[in-house]
Amino acid sequence: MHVGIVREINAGLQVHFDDAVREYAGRLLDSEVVAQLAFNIYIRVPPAGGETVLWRRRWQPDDEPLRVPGGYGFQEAVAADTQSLTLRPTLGEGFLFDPRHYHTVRPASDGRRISIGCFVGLTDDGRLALWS
Ligand SMILES: O=C(O)CCC(=O)C(=O)O
Ligand SMILES: [Fe+2]
Repeated sequence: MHVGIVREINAGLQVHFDDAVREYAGRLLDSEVVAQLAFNIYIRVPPAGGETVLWRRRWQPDDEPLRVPGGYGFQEAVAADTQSLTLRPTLGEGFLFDPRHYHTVRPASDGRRISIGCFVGLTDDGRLALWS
């Protein structure tokens, strides 16, 4: 699988989760993916904005009515009243988190927000699998 993606996320993202096991039907790898992480290193950061927000909540079936029509994410109300972490990346910093938890990126007020990232999966035979 391809590993490593450069992303410029200046306008922010919808609140979403990433779960390769849920998003790809069938077996993704020869072994089961039992844990997933997202890893991003920030190689250009805006002077203001661009925070990553991570909520202590994973998708539940009752969340479906809060999907953004035609979008890939959810209305922020999906994570209301849930503990959250807001990280404002600094240049060269890396952030490793469980992307099955709801997360978003706030818009940068000006400037560019560029990261290099990949997803890391732990398989049930004890290996790390990387993809983007
Ligand atoms: O750029 C970030 O901080 C997070 C982007 C994102 O949604 C992800 O890596 O899954
Ligand atoms: Fe994500």
